[in-house]
Amino acid sequence: MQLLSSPASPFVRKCRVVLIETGQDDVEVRDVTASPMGGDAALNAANPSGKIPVLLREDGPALYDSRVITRFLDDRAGTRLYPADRLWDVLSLEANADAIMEAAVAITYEKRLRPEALWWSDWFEAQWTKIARSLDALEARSMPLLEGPLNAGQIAVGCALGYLDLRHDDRGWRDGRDTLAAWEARFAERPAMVATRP
Ligand SMILES: N[C@@H](CCC(=O)N[C@@H](CS)C(=O)NCC(=O)O)C(=O)O
Repeated sequence: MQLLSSPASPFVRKCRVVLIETGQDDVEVRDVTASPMGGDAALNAANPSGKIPVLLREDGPALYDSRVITRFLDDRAGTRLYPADRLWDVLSLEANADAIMEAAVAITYEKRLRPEALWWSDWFEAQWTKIARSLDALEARSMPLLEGPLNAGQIAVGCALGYLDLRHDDRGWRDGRDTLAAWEARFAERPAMVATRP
């Protein structure tokens, strides 16, 4: 199997961390170009949205998006990153993290692809408001699930926060969120997080 990838993508990183955490070393990670303005033909052929990650399988159709792939990989390994007794909580935590990634990636693309003279600061701030609200929700409500046994939601949150450090460090996401910041510092030291740090 091949995972269509790009080193800085937080969505891809979720899948790579799951691969390591579940001990699956038989998946080749293959870098491709993905962009809202058009990416690799091979990527577009595998995923009509043109987005990474995509998991190419020999024995079935390509899988996308990251939530589908992480769940597939967990099922394949027989691990419990989506434990049945906390399934809806874990999925909601992952959705919360993915929402942070979506808004953060959207800001990155706008700044990279749109001419600076056309930047719309209100739109950037609206995206950041989504991120800030999501971070506050994590700090207020999600710490018990973040502190418990490893689950897919934790991995997604770790990757979302790592992406904020990579691309939006100037926003200071840790300010006023000491508990989440302390959790991130510990989680970032997991070997799978260190091995996939962009
Ligand atoms: N919901 C998707 C989002 C994936 C996504 O947005 N990936 C970005 C890279 S970080 C991408 O491929 N962008 C290219 C595009 O928007 O066309 C998932 O969870 O896999």
